[in-house]
Amino acid sequence: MGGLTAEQKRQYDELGYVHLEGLFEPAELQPLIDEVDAAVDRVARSCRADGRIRSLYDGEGFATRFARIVEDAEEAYDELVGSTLMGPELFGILSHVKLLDIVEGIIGPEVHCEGRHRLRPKLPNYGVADFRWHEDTAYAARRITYVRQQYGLGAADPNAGGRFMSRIVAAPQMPEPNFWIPLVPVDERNGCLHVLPGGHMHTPPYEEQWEPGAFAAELDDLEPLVVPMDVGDALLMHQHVPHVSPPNRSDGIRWSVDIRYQDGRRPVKSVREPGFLARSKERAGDVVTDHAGYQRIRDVVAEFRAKSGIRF
Ligand SMILES: O=C(O)CCC(=O)C(=O)O
Repeated sequence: MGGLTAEQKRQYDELGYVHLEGLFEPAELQPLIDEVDAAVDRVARSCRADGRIRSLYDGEGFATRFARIVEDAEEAYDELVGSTLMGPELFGILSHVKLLDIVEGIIGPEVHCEGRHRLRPKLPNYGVADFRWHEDTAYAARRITYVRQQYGLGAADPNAGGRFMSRIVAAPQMPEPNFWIPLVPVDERNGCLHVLPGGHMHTPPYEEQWEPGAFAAELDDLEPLVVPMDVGDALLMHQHVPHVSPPNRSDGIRWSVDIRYQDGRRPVKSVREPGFLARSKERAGDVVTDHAGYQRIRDVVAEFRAKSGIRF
C-alpha cells in the first residue's frame, strides 16, 4: 500500500499541507484532460447551435478555448465549473488508489469521497474564480475575517467584514483531507495556491471553545507560502489550513480539480451534492466502484430534489 511517507505525514500534521511532487505521471492525467476538453467541445457546439457564440473556437487549445467561449456567452462558465461534469475519467481520479491510500493513512479505512469535488477553469482575469484567504471547514467567521485582514485585505477594507457562509454541517474537527490537482502547470502568474503553513493548528479542540479571538492571534507569525506546481503534482491540505487563490494574470486557463474525503462512518457533509463510499472494510459491498454507480447516486438525489421541492 502506498500513502504518505512518515516524513510527509509529519509535515501534514505539523504544517497542514504536503506538496506531493510527481504523485501522478502526467500521462495518468491526460485522459481526464481529454474528458474535460471533450466537454468544452460539447459546450461550444451547443452554444454555437443557439447562436450564443460567434465561432466554435476549435482552433484554440485546452488553455484558451473555454475562455473564448465564456467571453461570448458568460453563462457557459457554469456548465463546466464545480461538480457539474462527471465522467469516467474524473471518477477514476476521485477513486484513484494513490489518493485513497493517502487518505486511509489520515482518516482510517472507511473513506467517503465528498460530492463537493470541483473542476475549476480559472479564466484569465475573471474574478469569480478568485478566492480570498479561507479554510475549507471554517469553524469561525471571525477567524477567517482576521486571516483575510492579515494576509489579504486591509483591516479597513469593506469586504473584510462581508457576509460569510459557514460550511459547518458535521463536526468541524472531523478530518477532511483535500487534494488540489492542477491540469496545467501553475505558478504565481496564473493563480497557483498560496498556503499558510501551520495555520491549521490554531483551532479550538472543542465546540464550546469556539472563541476565535483566543486563537487567531497565533497566526500572526506565520508566513504564507506560494506553491507552484507541475502536472502530476497534488497539493494535500488539511481542512483548517488557510489558503488563497489569487487572480490569474496569464493568458491561459488555470484548470484544476480539488477533491475532499471524510470518514465514511460520520454524517456526510454535503447532501445536495452526494459523494460516494470509496473504500471500506465495514461496508465493502457498498463501495462504489464505477462511474455508472456514482452517476446513479447523483441522478437519484437530483430527481428527489426536483420532485420533492425540499431545499437542501
Ligand atoms: O482552485 C482554486 O483556485 C481554489 C481552490 C480552493 O480554495 C479549495 O480547494 O479550497
